[in-house]
Amino acid sequence: MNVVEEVVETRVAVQVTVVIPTYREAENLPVVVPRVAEALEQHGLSAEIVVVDDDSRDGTEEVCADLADRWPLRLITRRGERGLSSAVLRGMNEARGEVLVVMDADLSHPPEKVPELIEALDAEDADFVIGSRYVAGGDTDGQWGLFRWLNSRVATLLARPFTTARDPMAGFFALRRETYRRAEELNPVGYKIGLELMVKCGCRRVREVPIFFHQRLHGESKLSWKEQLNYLRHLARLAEYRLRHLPRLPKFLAVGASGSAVDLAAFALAMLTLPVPAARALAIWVAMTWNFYWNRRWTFFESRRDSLLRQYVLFCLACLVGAVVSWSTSVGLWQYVAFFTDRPLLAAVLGVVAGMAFNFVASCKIVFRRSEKTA
Ligand SMILES: Nc1nc2c(ncn2[C@@H]2O[C@H](COP(=O)(O)OP(=O)(O)O)[C@@H](O)[C@H]2O)c(=O)[nH]1
Ligand SMILES: [Mg+2]
Repeated sequence: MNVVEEVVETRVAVQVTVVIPTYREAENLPVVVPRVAEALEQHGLSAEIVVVDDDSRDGTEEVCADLADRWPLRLITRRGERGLSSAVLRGMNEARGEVLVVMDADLSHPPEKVPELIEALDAEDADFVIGSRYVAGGDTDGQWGLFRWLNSRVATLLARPFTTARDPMAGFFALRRETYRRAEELNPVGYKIGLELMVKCGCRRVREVPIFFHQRLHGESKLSWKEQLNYLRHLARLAEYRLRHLPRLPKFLAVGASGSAVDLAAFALAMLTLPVPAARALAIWVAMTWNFYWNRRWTFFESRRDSLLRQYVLFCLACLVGAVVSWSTSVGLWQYVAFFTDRPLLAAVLGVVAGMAFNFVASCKIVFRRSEKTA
């Protein structure tokens, strides 16, 4: 994008962008677009509607061309690419609005609720607002079969570890563009882009506006069995993401604890064939290598692309110095501080803590410090 285009784009910035992903929704677009645009107009909100279509070839392009004469509509046609979540992200990337709203084209989501979602963002100081079926005042069309209802409920329950929202699976939501920019490692694997965004944008203040979820107006659902399986894959990836992004200290301590178990197990095994001093040395080395592996892979995962050999050597050195710190702290306390003379165990505990603290700081600042090129 050159400078002139950038200036033009800033000038035409609007308050709201409504992203509507579509696949074969030519019949619904002439209903949903005017209703959304009018609802926003009535609330004095300047807006654009971005339809992201995956080359439906059902007349969507012609319908959108007609609608664009009357309403602030832009059509993005993706060719050779399919997928609801990636379509939503594409629309959000090209949005000019300060607030982003995502909704389905099939009139399941009441267009008249869009302004309410936007207002809830500010009024309740929220960073994510859901048009929700499952809060008081919300409901779904009675014609929902038992199977679909159950399916939705189970899927919602499975999302519980990631959000307390009652309807986290909703495809009707609003967030600020600024919040969207915080997103890390978006991975539009499944259908649940709202859940993905809540987790990856670190949204803590999630609010829900009740909606009545209607049966789709025209056409058929594109939700397939494959998408249900994708959802499970999606949850597994979110779990991995969450686990990876825990604070470093508890991860480091957990690795250390597992290392102690490995140390003892290796020692017990080694003693079957080796004399005690050699078995002890071998077990310590095995545990140290174990700790190195998990710290590199998990605790300090951002540094996993740096030189393995360099990190390994530095880690072993840090452990060695850590052991000396631990030893001198405990022996020093025991020998020179009267309080510890009768409490050698307590002195040892403090030594272990000092050694671990040293290891942790050395790991952060030296061993796994990210080199300039990967930072
Ligand atoms: N761009 C794009 N939109 C899609 C795709 N699959 C579904 N959609 C749209 O996403 C919205 C929700 O899909 P829908 O089939 O109604 O799912 P359901 O409500 O869960 O049955 C609708 O506006 C669809 O047209 C896709 O692969 N690409
Ligand atoms: Mg639908």
